[in-house]
Amino acid sequence: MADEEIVSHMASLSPSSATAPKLPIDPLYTREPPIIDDLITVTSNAQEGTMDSCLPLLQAQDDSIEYNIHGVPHLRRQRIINFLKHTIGQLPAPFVMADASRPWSLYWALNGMALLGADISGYRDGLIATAQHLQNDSGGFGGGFGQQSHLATTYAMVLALAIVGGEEAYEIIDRRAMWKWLSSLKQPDGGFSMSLGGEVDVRGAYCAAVIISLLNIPLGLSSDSPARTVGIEDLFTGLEGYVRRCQTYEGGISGKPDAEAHGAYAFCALGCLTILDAPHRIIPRALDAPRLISWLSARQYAPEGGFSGRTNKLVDGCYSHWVGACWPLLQASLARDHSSALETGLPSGHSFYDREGLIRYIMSCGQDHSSRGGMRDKPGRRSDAYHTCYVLSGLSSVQHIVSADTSRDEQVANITWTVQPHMDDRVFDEEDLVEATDPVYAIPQKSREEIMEYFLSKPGF
Ligand code: FPP
Ligand code: K
Repeated sequence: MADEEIVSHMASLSPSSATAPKLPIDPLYTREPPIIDDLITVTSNAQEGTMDSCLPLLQAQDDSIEYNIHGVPHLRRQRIINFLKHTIGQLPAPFVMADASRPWSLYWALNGMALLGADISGYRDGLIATAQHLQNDSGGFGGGFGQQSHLATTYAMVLALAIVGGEEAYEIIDRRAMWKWLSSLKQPDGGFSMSLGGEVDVRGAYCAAVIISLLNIPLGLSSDSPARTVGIEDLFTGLEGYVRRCQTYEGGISGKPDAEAHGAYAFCALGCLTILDAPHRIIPRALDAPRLISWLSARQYAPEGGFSGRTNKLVDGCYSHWVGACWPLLQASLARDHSSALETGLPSGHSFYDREGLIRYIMSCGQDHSSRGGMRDKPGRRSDAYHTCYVLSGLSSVQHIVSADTSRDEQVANITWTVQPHMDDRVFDEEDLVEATDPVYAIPQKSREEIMEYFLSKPGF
């Protein structure tokens, strides 16, 4: 058979699909980029392989997938909820490796379910009991029973408790011990170590700022804090300077000063800074914002539409959150005065990144379309709780417009973020809209407001 005959034969075999897109898809998302460097390397091969695995999904060619009129697959909501339920049920033996990350599993699953609008109240009692066992008398939460407290697992546990919500969940947290422990992690360079004697990095800066502000922890350092040796008196002193030193020559943010810029650390840096002060003041003061914007812009790829974490690496669904959540914070930093971030001089509805591309990546490539359900890094990878949480979190931020009301910004925890569904020019259907996530705390907005309101009424211990 001649080539043309094979093609027409194959075309006659393919079933006429009822879900074929009705509107043409912009070739930006369906074709190879117009310019491809002809130098072949391990990196260029990996990039080509990723593009090849994404293209059929982006072209809306898979007849087993239900697409909307824009050629975007629907969100398989119930299947994702079921997947997440499994991840916090009885797990098979190999998961013993995850024993030091129990709070993370709980946060990922509960946050994902909450963003999908599932009823999670049935998990409250179990979560509280687990939290009680993971909390150490010396402050903070370990990753597993009997394990040392760690800032990352403490962050995840506090967020999980905030998501289930309610006084009983909040009151499990020993805030006085937490204050003592955080004081002991505060370093003379302004940063925080992840655990006693552990590494100091920008995750620590962000996790500590989240915990302190959500729980309204008094800022004065305990007398035995290592930071007191250089005259630092409170938990937040020197933190802005620490974050500033993490910006690299590329314009992105590294885990610690003089390392490689990565999107997850850019989020930690911006999240930490916007807790310390209003974005329009602190971001331009602490960072070279134009160079950060330039580096972040380079994280979105075409035709994939998703974000990579660093230069010359591949798109990954989880960066829909780590990189995606940087955008509203940066956009808020452009506010000209103390009034509103909407007054940025930009046309209303302007976005710094391509929302359509990210939605296409998330729905087409970030979903596991098999009966397994859940969200994933990229086509060919298995879904897991981590990716499900962060892909959904990214989906929420791309589906909403966030603006900061910086008019009441005299103190920490006094910035209000307004989050509204972004319904113009959208390529997702209303039934696929997820709950609003908080741009800084990465939990549903309502949960963040409730826990802050609770602890703001409790100054001191
Ligand atoms: C590289 O992984 C990843 C990193 C260098 C940073 C990862 C950090 C986080 C995801 C979150 C930190 C934040 C908190 C709040 C704890 P890789 O080489 O597998 O991926 P890549 O190729 O995409 O860079
Ligand atoms: K990765």
